[in-house]
Amino acid sequence: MQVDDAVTAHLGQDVEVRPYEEFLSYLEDLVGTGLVKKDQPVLLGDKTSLAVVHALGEENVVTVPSPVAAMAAMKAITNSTEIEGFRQYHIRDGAALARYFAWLEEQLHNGVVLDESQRSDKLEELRSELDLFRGLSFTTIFSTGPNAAIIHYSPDPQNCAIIKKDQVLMSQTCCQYFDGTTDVTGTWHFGTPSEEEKRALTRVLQGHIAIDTAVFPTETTGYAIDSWARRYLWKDGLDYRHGTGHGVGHFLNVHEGPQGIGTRIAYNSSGLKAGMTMSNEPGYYADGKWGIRIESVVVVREIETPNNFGKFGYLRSFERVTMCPIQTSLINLSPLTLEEKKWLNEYHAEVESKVGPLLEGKDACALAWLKIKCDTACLIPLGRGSLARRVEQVVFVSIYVQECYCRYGHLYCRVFARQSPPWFLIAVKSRHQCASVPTGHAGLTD
Ligand SMILES: [Mn+2]
Repeated sequence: MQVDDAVTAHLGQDVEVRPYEEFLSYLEDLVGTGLVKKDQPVLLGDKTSLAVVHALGEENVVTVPSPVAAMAAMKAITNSTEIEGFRQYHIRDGAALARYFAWLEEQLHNGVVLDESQRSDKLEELRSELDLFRGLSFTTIFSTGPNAAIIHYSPDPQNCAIIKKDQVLMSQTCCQYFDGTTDVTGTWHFGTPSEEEKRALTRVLQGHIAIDTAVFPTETTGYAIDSWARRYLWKDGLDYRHGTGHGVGHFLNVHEGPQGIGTRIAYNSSGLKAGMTMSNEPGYYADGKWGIRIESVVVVREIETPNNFGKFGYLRSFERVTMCPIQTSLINLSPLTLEEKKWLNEYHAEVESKVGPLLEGKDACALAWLKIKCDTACLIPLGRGSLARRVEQVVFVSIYVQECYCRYGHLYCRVFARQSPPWFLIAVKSRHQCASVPTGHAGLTD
């Protein structure tokens, strides 16, 4: 029950709480007792259920657009200070996420037994150290294996699943800072994911990128662009049973409209405007097996376009502010276009450049974890004359070792290798011991 004793005491004698099932018959009684009549009508919002109108009698109601909704629409447009807050707290939150998942992955590789609820306590502890932290915006949800297939799953601390590194893990974590509200869902796998899991996550990622990179005229609704997030899943005969995005408040509710992306008809009556903040969270849930979601917070912003048909003014939806790596081992590269790979690499480069400095000198383990997670895994041009790729084994005569870090018995290096031109930037995983490869010029063979 959401109205607990404290709320009941606060409401006092003036508010009576009645069972939900009695709602319609109670309205009919109001008419019967003469409290509601034609010259003493009930004021209803324009989205009120027709059942309510019928219970009260059409002649006894007046329907008007809700003034509360009009104010909510104005509140939904954040100002430049709030938008900067969204950027800054997501960077701090990203550092806590990196510290947490680095710790978690280490625990799992060391065979430590953890259940779904133990994991979230540690994350709250790390976040509570951050500037301006004010608490969770809802209880952190970790769901593993079949539990991740339950969209509104909530682990019971007394009886919840043990995490296995060979299962999909979904983390939904939201908290409040004085400068904003987070809502981030990540999908992780610390072992070897199946082809089916990778295919689904890749389709979800494509939908996520499609929303992230969408360009549309101002006042386009989230209802109109919802299918952009689903079309890749549809190609594989898949879908998800929830909206693609909801409004996110600024140090307010984590679900805060009126804007949103989805097939709810309400989302077709609220056009997207610059300054609105919302989530982008397509997913896929394999009933009884596992679930996947990639969620970030985005800000609607203006963009210049070569033309301005009908003088609508075009917007680029969206600026992504969430700073959390996407697990590349869960991505199947072959369906991705060059543009999608580029998006992934640029996003990871941004996460590393913004979150990394907060970990330097503070948490070497988390920093190494972040660098690995943000390593380019895709064979795509990074810039002039360079390629990025991950290789299991390399043999190079001359390379410049930029930096090295050791995880799980493997050495990871970022090196610049001078082969026949041009230069290549390569993330190398080798069997060398960390200490044996100093930075600088080296002959690294494996
Ligand atoms: Mn959400």
